Amino acid sequence: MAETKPLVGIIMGSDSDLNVMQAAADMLTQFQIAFELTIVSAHRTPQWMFDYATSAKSRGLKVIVAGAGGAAHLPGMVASLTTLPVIGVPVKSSNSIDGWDSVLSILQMPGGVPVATVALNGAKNAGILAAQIIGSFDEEVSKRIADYKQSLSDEVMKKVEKMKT
Ligand code: RP5
Repeated sequence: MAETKPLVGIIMGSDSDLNVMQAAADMLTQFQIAFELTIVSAHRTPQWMFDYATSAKSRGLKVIVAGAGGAAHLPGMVASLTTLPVIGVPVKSSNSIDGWDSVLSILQMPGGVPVATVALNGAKNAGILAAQIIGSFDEEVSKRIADYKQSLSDEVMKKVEKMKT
């Protein structure tokens, strides 16, 4: 996969977000989708954020997963700078007010600039959603996601059967 051009950009405001954001990377790895992962801070590296977001489409990315905590402006600002779909992951950072700061600052976007916001620390679902976006035009990826969903169902049904005995 190393030589394949990344289709998904996973970005985060700080390396302290990585333990949460790794789950998005893990899902993309599972679905065999090439991705890149880096730190982009809306507040500490605004020029880098601008350059990253404005070059993302021409570099071949199809979707961006952006995680941040606190005054989490990264997903919204990136969404304002690109036509690619942006999935926002509110990260519960250490000085967070229970994560509500992250959730609301990513969720409450003004009309016209959507960010698809997942749950607090919901990087796993962000990875799956990004894969589903790729799967909308890549049949192989779509099949892998279908298999994954079937495995979720099988797991529950196994428990249903077990409870009968
Ligand atoms: C945000 O501030 C980051 O996304 C992170 O969640 C939080 C704390 O960052 P550090 O001070 O740990 O770098 O910008």
